[in-house]
Amino acid sequence: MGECKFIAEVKTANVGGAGTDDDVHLSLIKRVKVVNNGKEEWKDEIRLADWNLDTDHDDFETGALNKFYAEGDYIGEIDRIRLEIVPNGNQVVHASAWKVEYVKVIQTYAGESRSFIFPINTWMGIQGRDPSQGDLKTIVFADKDGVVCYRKKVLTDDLNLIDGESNCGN
Ligand SMILES: [Ca+2]
Ligand SMILES: [Ca+2]
Repeated sequence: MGECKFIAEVKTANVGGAGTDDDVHLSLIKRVKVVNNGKEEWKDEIRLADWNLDTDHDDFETGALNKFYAEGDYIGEIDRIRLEIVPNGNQVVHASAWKVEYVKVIQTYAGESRSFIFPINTWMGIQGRDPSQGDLKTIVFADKDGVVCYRKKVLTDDLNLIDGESNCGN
């Protein structure tokens, strides 16, 4: 397995209805400079993909701080994260929306630990799946200053999941 240990600490906000029983996937991202048609630009490179945050406990309850453990290759500076809500089934679930306060990632390599904090402060979920919350982001990208961009998925009246609004570009 990997030579680097990762701990993700996820804080669910302490407000009514903040908890969820849906699944949460976390990806760790490094920003890299690439040359495209002679022009330098920055691009996200996913270094640890779709880490399914799950324990035997009931995770992501209101006000909870949950910790998750993984191993992988050394990343160095973790510039961004990608956080995704993955619904357990396609139906309307009143309490499914999740308000996440922040994600902290601790990377330990060769006996040295570094922490990276990503403030989120956003309601996440599937639009239409939790009628008590009207503005839900399904995927968010965040850096040390907060959410960079988001993508939404929408549960239609005939219970299909389709792509919704996004401000992430392509
Ligand atoms: Ca839960
Ligand atoms: Ca909830």
